[in-house]
Amino acid sequence: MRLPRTSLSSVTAAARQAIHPRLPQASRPQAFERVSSSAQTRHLARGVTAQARARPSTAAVSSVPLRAAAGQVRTHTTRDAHYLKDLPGQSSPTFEYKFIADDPSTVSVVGYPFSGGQPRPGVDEGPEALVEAGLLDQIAALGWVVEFNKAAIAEVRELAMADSETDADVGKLHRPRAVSAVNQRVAQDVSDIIERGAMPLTLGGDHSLAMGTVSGVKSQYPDAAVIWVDAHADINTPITTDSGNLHGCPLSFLLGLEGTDIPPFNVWLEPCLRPEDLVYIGLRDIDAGEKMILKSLGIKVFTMHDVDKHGIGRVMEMVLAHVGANRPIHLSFDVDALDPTVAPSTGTPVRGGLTFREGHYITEAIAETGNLVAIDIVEVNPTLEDGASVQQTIAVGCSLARCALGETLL
Ligand SMILES: [Mn+2]
Repeated sequence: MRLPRTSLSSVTAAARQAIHPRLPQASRPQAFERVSSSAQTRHLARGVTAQARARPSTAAVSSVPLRAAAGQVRTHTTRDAHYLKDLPGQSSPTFEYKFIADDPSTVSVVGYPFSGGQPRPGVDEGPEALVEAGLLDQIAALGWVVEFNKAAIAEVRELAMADSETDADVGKLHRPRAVSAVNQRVAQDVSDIIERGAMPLTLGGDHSLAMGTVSGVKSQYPDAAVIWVDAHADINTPITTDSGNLHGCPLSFLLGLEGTDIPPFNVWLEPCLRPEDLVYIGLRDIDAGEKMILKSLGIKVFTMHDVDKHGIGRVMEMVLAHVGANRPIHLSFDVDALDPTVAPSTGTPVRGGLTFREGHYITEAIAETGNLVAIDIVEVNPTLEDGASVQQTIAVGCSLARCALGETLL
């Protein structure tokens, strides 16, 4: 097991210490850059929250209205809007999120408008589709301040295009330069967001984005656990992959498995994940090489067989017991974990998946722990199906994110 060779960010030991859960929460917020309260008020008055990070190329503030003034929070619901439209939004999240700075508690949305980790176009339109469906307002109504850097979406899209002419296969791997470049950027963004105490919510795009998000999380929380909800194991190596699609490979790179120490990835991507850090839920389409890897590394896997056998409540008890208390959790949720009748508009659907409630229960149970530090919602492809199926899949993506951020049934 190799340790990370370098950190992604220049976070100081003191800042890292300051966001560690074992310290009293009151000592943490001072470590984060925050917009001043007057600046905050000013931004809120415009219906916009500031991007606190001073990253020159991405400093633009979103023009999307993120949080309405008190009493004017728009409520989005699939139920009867008449009953709810006059209810104010919450002033703080439902649960205590122990690793996130409060006052205000902030979700920072990262877009990954990228489809090059797999062959079907359209999944790069996922982030904008989720945002256009009202996701930012929905999260704000749960008591979070929401940041969305719209300019960064365009920048990531440009990064993805930059190598498209010359991005020849490396071995069996397709589009390696684009996947690497985009994920290097996402890793830095996620690391920066966590460093200043906010919750990154990364919207895919295909699941190759986990190379970036897990790297970013691990650079800030080396002991973080990753809960991977998926129909597939996504742990093929450049040697074991048949398809060469990198959305099926992110975990092998993060674990540093044989064959992954190759350019351009090894320029920035450090093996940062230990087999015991990873827990899977929902698997049902696992390649032969992946089965061998999962068994030989002793990785904790709850397949659909286990969900059928024990029920999702017992499975989540076992998942969270494996993770352990007071440990940062990164949730990486591929919507193809859900049954295709629940989330039809996704690139690699597999029948026999999680029900609507099982999927949401996973996110609710993780939210209740208070240990969540990062969320990925991936593989929503708004171009594959008829309009109703697309809308259904986008709506499920939004509601999974909301439940992870504290929405409850009652
Ligand atoms: Mn996946």
